[in-house]
Order: sequence, then C-alpha cells, then structure tokens
Amino acid sequence: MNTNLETTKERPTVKSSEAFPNYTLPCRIFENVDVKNLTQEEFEEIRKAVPQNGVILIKNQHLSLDELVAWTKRFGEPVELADGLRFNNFHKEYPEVTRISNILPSGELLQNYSGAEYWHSDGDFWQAPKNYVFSCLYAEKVPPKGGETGFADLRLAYNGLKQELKDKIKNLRVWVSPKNIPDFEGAKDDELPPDAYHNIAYLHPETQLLCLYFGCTASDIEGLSREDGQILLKELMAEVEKDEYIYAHKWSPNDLLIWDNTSTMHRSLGGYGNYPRLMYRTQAYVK
Ligand SMILES: O=C(O)CCC(=O)C(=O)O
Ligand SMILES: [Fe+2]
Repeated sequence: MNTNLETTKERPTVKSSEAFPNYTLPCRIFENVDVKNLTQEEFEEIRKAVPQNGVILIKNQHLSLDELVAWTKRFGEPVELADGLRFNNFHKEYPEVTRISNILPSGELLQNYSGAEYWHSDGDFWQAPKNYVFSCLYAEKVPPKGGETGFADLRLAYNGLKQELKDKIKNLRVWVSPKNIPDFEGAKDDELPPDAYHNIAYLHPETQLLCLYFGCTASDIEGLSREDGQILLKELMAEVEKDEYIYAHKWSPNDLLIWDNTSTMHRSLGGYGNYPRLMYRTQAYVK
C-alpha cells in the first residue's frame, strides 16, 4: 500500500464490519460532535477530512430532514435529482433528499430490494466539475443482519496499478451514459441527464492525487467498442475491489457518513433480506 497518501493513520478510526474480515481499510471517525453546533474551525476540519480520507463517519447525530439539508448546504449547493434518479422513493417536499430504503413512503416494504448493490460513484453522470459531489447518508432504521455499505479508495487503487495498466489508461476517458446506470432503470427518458466523459486517470480537484475513476462497470470507454470497453472496465474493477482498499461500514442508527465520490466508489453490500432499512441521502456539488 502506498504510504505517501493522506490516510487515516494516527487519526481516530474504525475498522471494517466484522462480517467482512478481509476488508481492512479503516475509516476516519468523529465522535462527540454535533454537526448542528460546530464552530467554523470544527466544520473546516470535517470538510477537509472528506477528500483526505475519502469517507468519514460521524457518530450519534440527531437530525431532522431540514437539518440534514442545512448540513449538506455547508459543503455546497445541494443536488436535486429527478424522482426517477432517486429510486422513485421520496416525498415531493424534500427535493434534496433520497430515501435509501426498502420501505416506500406509504410504509410498504419492497421485497428482496437490491438497490445500489454494485460498485459506483454518485454523480459520475455529471460532467466535471459538477461531478465533484459529496454524499451524506444518515441512518434511521438499520437491519439486525447485513446492510453494510462498502467504500473503495480510488487513490490506493490507482497507485496500486501496474505501470502497464497506468500507461494503457493514461489517455482514455470513461463515457457515462445515464441510460446504462443500473439504478436509473426506473427513470423516464426526459429525467436522464446528457452523457458525461471523464479521464480514467482522474486528477482529484482538491488533493491533486490521481484516482482510478470510471463511475461503474456499466459505462463505456470512449473510442473502444462496447465489448473491449467492458473487458477493460472489468479489469479496472478487479483492481479497485482489493480487500485492503475497502472499508465495510456496519450501520448503527444515527450514523452520518460523508464521502467524496471522485476518490471513492461505494455499494450496498446487501445481505439484509427483507429486514427494513431506512437511510436518508443528500448530496452537494462541492464548492
Ligand atoms: O444502500 C447503500 O448501502 C448505498 C446506497 C448508495 O449507493 C447511496 O446512498 O448513494
Ligand atoms: Fe450511491
């Protein structure tokens, strides 16, 4: 593992979920803070920690949805997604909030729900710099078993590539078509944003570290056939999915996770069957 990155070393951290003993990336953790009452200095420390660590955990927060939206606005303009891009699962009065849940607002439990069970980066469908998005995920109801969220560090993944693969991707761009994004299957055509293109060897706008950035394996590679693009994306995914690059978060109610979508990929690790799981997600275009 590369040692010259800003990592979580010598900072309060939490280990991956015991259910995933092979995943060994730690996560930076903040305890004894209330995000509703932070000094500007405390906020700046948390704000800086997001791109430095990729993902951070803030324990024991008590937030209404209005407060969650207000918190999100501190990072930048909140993202408002069309209903079809947020699982068709929310009340109209909170355009900034997505329910990450197998429970509909009506209370109906969706059977065998599997939303977000693939590695992806939120906001990959926006052209830079709009794709520099932080996501906040706040847990209300967590299952007794399963339901972890995995995070992979794309800086470690880039640094770990063999030179041959670094050379191969050097001038390649990923081509993200929202119609290919698995979680957008329920979206109407007029809800889908236009396609976006990104350098795969992605220079992070803030840390200036290179990240292995491709959104998800359902994307294409500009200039390659669908088949050749898929082969390369699967090869890159195997590089990202190395145990030591992954943190698996075991949720407790009132956990607030914040992650940087250009230096990490994430996914639901599933395994919660039909236990109810309810979390609220907000996102900001980072300023
Ligand atoms: O359900 C999860 O664990 C992850 C959901 C997700 O991808 C997101 O909130 O952006
Ligand atoms: Fe996501």
